[in-house]
Amino acid sequence: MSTTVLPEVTIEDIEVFADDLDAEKGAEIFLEHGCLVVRGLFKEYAEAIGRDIMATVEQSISLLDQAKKVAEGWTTPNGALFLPAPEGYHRDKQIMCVPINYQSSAAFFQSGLNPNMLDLAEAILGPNVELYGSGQSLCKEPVGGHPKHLHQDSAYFEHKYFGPVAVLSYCIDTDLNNGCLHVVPGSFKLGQLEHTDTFSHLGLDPDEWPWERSLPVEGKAGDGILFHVRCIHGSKQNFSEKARPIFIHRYRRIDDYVIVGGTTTENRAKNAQNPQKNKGGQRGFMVRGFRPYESDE
Ligand SMILES: O=C(O)CCC(=O)C(=O)O
Repeated sequence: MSTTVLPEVTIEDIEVFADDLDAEKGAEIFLEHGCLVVRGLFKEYAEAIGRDIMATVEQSISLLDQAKKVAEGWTTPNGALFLPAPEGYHRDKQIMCVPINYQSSAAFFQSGLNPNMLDLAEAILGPNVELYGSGQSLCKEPVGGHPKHLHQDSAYFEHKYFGPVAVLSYCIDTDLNNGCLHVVPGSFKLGQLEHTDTFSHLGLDPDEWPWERSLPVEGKAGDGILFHVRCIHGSKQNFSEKARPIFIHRYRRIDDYVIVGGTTTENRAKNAQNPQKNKGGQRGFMVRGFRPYESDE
């Protein structure tokens, strides 16, 4: 059990502003706390991305009659992931993962190339930076939409080296009532923690990691929250009357790669028996610098 006492950190300690951004200062905060809030980072894209996310949500809901049961819940043919809806909801399933990506939304892809964000990624990771994955989006439906229990993303994709820097952004103003992100500053220094199976997949033991140990980050549409792959984070239910969409980009060093991935304790333990030994085909689009030739051998 981790009884480590982490430093008391306030929002002001981890907050900077996009219209007056000093990337080196932002990187310093990130490297100290494993997280950083950048007010207004994706302000100009939030509305368009929100529209594309909600169109994808509607499309996913219309495909629910073709949903297939999987270990994590149910998936529709377009790749959405659904979880059981809270009691009393007008449908028995609610969406969690929205299958929007750089291939389907121009606004989403363009936001991933935002110069302020790339300056931060470079200041944190060094001169050569690639995108990890094709972008991610989660939507909490109204009236109880799923919590995402506190977890480290490295439970899902543990990396060989420093790991990815994620940036999560709100598409609408988001507070404690509609499911803002919570982070645990300093937790990225605790190493890889043991996770269990929860309603929202891999999560930390709530007795050891209650929400009170985390810092809620309320914010406006377009605020960006950067966090390290081992920074503990999560978000509570959406108790409002309106959907709460968010989008995530991830950046990493060009030599980094996933060594063990998983979504349940069972499939992760199985994958851990045979960890990935080299970068292999895991090359993302370059967003800063240059990738020299490297063999996969
Ligand atoms: O939807 C959220 O607020 C949390 C998302 C998250 O924690 C994750 O994707 O790792």
